[in-house]
Amino acid sequence: MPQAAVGVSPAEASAYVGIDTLQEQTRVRALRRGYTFNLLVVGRSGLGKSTLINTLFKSPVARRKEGQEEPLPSTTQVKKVETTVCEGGVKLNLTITDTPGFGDHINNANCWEPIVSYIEEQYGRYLTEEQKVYRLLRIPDSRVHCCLYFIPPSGHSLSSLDVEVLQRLDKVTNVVPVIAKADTLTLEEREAFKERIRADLHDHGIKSYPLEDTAVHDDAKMKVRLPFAVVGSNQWHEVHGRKVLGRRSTWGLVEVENKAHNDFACLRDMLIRTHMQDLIDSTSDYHYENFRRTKLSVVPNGEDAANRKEEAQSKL
Ligand SMILES: Nc1nc2c(ncn2[C@@H]2O[C@H](COP(=O)(O)OP(=O)(O)OP(=O)(O)O)[C@@H](O)[C@H]2O)c(=O)[nH]1
Ligand SMILES: [Mg+2]
Repeated sequence: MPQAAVGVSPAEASAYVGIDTLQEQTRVRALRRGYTFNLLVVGRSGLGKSTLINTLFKSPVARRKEGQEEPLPSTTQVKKVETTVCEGGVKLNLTITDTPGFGDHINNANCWEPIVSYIEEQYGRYLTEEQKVYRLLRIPDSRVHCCLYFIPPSGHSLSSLDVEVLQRLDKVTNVVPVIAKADTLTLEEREAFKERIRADLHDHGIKSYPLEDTAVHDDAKMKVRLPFAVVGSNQWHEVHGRKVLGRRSTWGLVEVENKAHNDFACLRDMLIRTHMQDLIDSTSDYHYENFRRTKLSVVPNGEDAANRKEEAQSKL
């Protein structure tokens, strides 16, 4: 027998159905199932993509053992780093996929192709599994929920290569542009650069995440800091007896986690605390659905199923 909500009159209590317990039921189901979140990092060579992944894994997302580390080699192939994080009984399967940087060649045409193929391959796997007669109750989800796109800290504007890659990526996944190596720009330069990038994204019709019309809580406060200007580091430093990740130079220390120094913590908050569920849902409901519809509407001999349906209907 469901329990009537506290503070309701006897008349209301007799009419109480218990729909409000759905929230608790959903919570229990989510606890049991856990969450899967897949992040992809993309951008030109040497912008700190691999370093930022390490930073995320060292920061409270998934703290690993401390220690000074060797410099990272340049990434030459797609590499996945997986971990399971448990907090307050909630299990998160987190996968971050690192990709080799591009833009080093004289001809960078089609440099986005391997990345778009990788994203579509994950949709394809999911679709194949979904279409099986005897399918898994819970299909393993390797679909990319969010793509972090690293913008060089040029301080000018988006380059034509960045525009071209972003225009391809926003069609297939949620893209969050970030300004790399933010410690190389002054605070004024950062703000001006952010404004310029926001205008460039708008002018080129690039739909970066979160979209203009999404209203996930705390959006307004977060949106003024977009695109996030981030700093990554492998090195621990001691500040007033605390160990912090940061980058030390002769004039001082840039703390990775300090929101006054850069937006790394804001980015992490958005990815984990405020927008993770929305990123997962929009991948499934929008990007995957687009892929699925395109795949299924083309029959093997190249004829479009939608046209055939229209033809059939017109004959009726
Ligand atoms: N100033 C500064 N340097 C950084 C930052 N993050 C990384 N670096 C340095 O930039 C260099 C390249 O870093 P990686 O993380 O290997 O860059 P990447 O984007 O993975 O490079 P590829 O794998 O070649 O595409 C290293 O020397 C890092 O120490 C940052 O936030 N600020
Ligand atoms: Mg790398």
